[in-house]
Amino acid sequence: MQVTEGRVIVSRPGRNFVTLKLVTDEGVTGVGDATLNGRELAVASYLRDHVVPLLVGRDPARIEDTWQFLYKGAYWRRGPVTMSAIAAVDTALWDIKGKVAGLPVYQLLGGRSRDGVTVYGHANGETVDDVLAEVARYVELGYRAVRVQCGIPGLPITYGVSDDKLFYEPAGVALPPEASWSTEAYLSFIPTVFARVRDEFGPALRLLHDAHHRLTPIEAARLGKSLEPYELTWLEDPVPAELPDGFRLIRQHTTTPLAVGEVFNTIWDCEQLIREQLVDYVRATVVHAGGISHLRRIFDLAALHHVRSGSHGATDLSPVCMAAALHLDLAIPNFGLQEYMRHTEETDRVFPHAYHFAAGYLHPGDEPGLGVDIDEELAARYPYQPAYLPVNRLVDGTMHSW
Ligand code: EZ4
Ligand code: CO
Repeated sequence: MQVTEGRVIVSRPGRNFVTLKLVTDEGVTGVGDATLNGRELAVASYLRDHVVPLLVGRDPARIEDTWQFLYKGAYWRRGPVTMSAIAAVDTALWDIKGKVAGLPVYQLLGGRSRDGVTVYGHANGETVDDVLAEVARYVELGYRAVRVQCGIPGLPITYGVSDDKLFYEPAGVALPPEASWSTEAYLSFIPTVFARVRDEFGPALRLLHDAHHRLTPIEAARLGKSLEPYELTWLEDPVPAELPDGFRLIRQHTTTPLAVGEVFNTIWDCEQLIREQLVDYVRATVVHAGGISHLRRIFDLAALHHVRSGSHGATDLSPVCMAAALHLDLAIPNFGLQEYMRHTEETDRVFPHAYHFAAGYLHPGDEPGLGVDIDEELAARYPYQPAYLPVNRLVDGTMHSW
């Protein structure tokens, strides 16, 4: 079998997505997600101009060799653009392998290690009362875990809080929107939100919170400590992760579990964090961390060091990435939790998929391959439109980390 064509499909069914579809001489096709929020066309060009010409004529069965060829052969290793492009190829090749074998990809990865993939949803609101109502909505839908974000009194716009709810979308059209930030206001307010949520929903519901890389290590340590009575499953992205040493300082002060890694693109971004057990969950995901092959390598390393998976699953990760993530989540021994922000109906129509939600779990389904496709005719009706993630400033105007 040979790869004969690679189509790069850029479409905006509710938000922008970049999808790679590989076609073979035997008619079997495979799909991979290549979406890099706010920088989509860079990956589309990387694939179209530099990668697809190298794939034509290759044997699609050689997944690992193709990964190594694209990673080592580029000379310029790592980086989100390169690794999202490699991820798309890798994902599409696993899809093809599954279809050829007549097996769902999780079977090729060793079979299922659990009955379903526990997911968490996002409850966010301007006020604590709004947040409580949103948490209740997820509980009614059957979710067992909920991420809680709340507007901060005195700050006009807070990242993670929006008008959309079940499929909350952080990217805005045209130029980047600006959000404001005050660590002082945040640190004293957030524990009061969790006190009310715990009080209202009891001890069984798993609660999470995302600090979006906004704190210094000592501030994050204080937050972790003040959230201990509310028994979070994790505190996410407490500090920017370029400096792994920051996590050691946080660890010295708090037993609140830590999660990090949605922006990681290779094992080298988290090798020290994992080896030194500085975090509890790694949030790397299929599309941004080199595909199923490389993410499995990260999670295998994590398994040696008592670290679990907690893959990113926001709306900018397409249903193709979500399907791939679910096959891996179902198979690995050290699965922790999977983020699941529902996609819009437009997105779901463009990407028909076999995965489904029931009683707090997602199931990838049993179709051969990944069980997801792209309806190219429908996708063509939603042209690309530039969109950016917000930038963040302190109240005095200083650019802040986000
Ligand atoms: O900022 O998906 O945990 N989820 C998040 C998301 C990310 C976006 C980035 O594209 O932090 O909202
Ligand atoms: Co996050």
